[in-house]
Amino acid sequence: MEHSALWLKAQPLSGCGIRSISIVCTDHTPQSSAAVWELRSGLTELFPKVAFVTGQADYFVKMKVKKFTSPESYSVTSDENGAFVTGGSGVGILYGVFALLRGLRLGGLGRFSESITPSQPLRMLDHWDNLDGSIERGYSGRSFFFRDGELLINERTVTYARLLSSVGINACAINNVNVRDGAQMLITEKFFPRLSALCDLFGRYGIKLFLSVDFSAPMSVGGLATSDPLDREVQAWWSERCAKLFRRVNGLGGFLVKADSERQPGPYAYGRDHADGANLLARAIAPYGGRVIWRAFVYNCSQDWRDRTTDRARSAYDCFKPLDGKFDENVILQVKNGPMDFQVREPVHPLFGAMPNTNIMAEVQLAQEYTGQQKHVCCLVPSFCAFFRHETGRGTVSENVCGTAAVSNTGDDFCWTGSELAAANLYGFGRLTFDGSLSPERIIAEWCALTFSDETARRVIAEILLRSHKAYEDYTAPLGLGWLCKPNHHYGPDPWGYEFDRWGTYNRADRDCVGVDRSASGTGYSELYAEPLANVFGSPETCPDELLLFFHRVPYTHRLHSGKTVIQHIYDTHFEGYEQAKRFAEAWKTLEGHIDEQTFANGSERFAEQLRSAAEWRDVINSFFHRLSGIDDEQNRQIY
Ligand code: GCV
Repeated sequence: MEHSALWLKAQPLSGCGIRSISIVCTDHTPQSSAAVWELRSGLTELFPKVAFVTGQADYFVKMKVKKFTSPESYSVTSDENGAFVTGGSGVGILYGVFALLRGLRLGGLGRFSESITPSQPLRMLDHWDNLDGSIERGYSGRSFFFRDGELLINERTVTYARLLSSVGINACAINNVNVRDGAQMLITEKFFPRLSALCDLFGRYGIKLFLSVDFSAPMSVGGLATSDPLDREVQAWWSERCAKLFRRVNGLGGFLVKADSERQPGPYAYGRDHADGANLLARAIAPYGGRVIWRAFVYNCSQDWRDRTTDRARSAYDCFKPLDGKFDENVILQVKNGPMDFQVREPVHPLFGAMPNTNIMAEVQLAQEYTGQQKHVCCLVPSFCAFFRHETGRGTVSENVCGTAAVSNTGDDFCWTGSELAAANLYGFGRLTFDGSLSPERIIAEWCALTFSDETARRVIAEILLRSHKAYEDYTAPLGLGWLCKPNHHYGPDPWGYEFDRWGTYNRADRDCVGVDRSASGTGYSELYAEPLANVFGSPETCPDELLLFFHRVPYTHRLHSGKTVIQHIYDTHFEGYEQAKRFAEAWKTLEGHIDEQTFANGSERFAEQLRSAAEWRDVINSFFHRLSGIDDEQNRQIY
């Protein structure tokens, strides 16, 4: 299927006098060859009329490997006459080339210099793609990795590797953590040749391939009677399987595992803990330099809503904190950004900073499961940035992680991300994890400039993107109160949809109060944080307004730091959020003729749906709280 090259698409530079270019690369690895290829085709697109020559030329690029602190580091200096790119290895050179091309696309020929060592060593995408071609929480068409049980490699796969590498992403898990395929699992021989080809392709672009595996594979694939991590037969089975897999699939990065989570099998079935489970796999893949990424998303998904003592927000901390120091060196614990599940607003997860003797990575979600499903514009880059810079009491989040994985938002749509504007999230995730010093404004401005040639379009779209998260939060779930969405598919409002269910996701709203008491007088969750956070979150007086109802149960008349009561805040934000969505839709209309027709149509359809849905959210949530509290809106606006 045809696909867009997104931010890599050709944009010839006008008015430059270059007629010949020379490229010299002294290093010969698959990655530096990819760098030469990228440079050659990138420069051909920028300067369509030039010839490539050796020796004397109007413009030259010289590339070589130098000593850097990391093999992924690079340095680029350029002016009108030429550029030098040095890197800590072929991969560093490749990143340097992408930086040079980005610099040329953004600023044309001129002085440009950049020296960077990636902020986070592991910058990963997790695909929730199933082998049948469907995508769990996918809003951009079907999988481009799988169709009808087959692994695909085609032109699109190549473009994908180039797109990821151009923003510094260096790892990718290609299949869903909910492994449903039983004996068809990717670790079986049938897939080895294709996996190996994919590993080579990704490897050329500095990307390690990871596979999600089923913890019970010794039974589902191997036919054993148990998957007990301490059973010798089970250990031997994993060792043999990994020997076969890693020998045939050279360069494989390792496994991603969801265990004892939402009914996935895990070590609990055998009375073992998660360190036993993770180390079982870690030991089987250690001889091949593989790593096990073990998810911390473990909670009781069969809770009784009447039980006010069990708190889902606590569960990962309670489960994993006691295991600090017990995981093997090649295990990384993958922790979601917040303690629940990618809601529009959550506090930072209390495990960040709490396990100094364990490799920890963060997990965020580009797929907009709870943030408008790529029908609503919701730019996540500012919230990712705030998350990485958030203090944990023991340093910032980024100082406490060895990397971050993002649940991918791509599929086989022409524009990859369903909404063309959602590609900004993919771009921004890569740029931010590579260079943590970048501001969201700079990243968005870059993406707009690389994507749209028209100045008005760049300005209008950047403004929409930067305001979009607040608008979405305003018309959906206020003050940290998550889970007001419809159950299962998670689109649209249903404030009681999850209230009497088993998922541990309650708002506890009644006629007097709303919110969950997670302070010392409630579930004690706020006490899991290091100071000063425990203190700040622990009292309604000091808790930030935006998280008040996550941590506290308060009367509707409780006054926020903003001076408004909780109920008035709910009404105001819902009316204002809708108005903002309306302004977005109107601003988009002004772009007709400034952007191509396909992009315009793609946005028009989505902004119309966003507006319809925002009105639905506004009216359902306002009516819900009005009926419960009996308190009128001070401004007497329409509530149903
Ligand atoms: C892959 C949420 C989503 C599930 C997802 C799960 C997870 O519960 O709704 O679709 O499963 O998170 O992160 O494992």
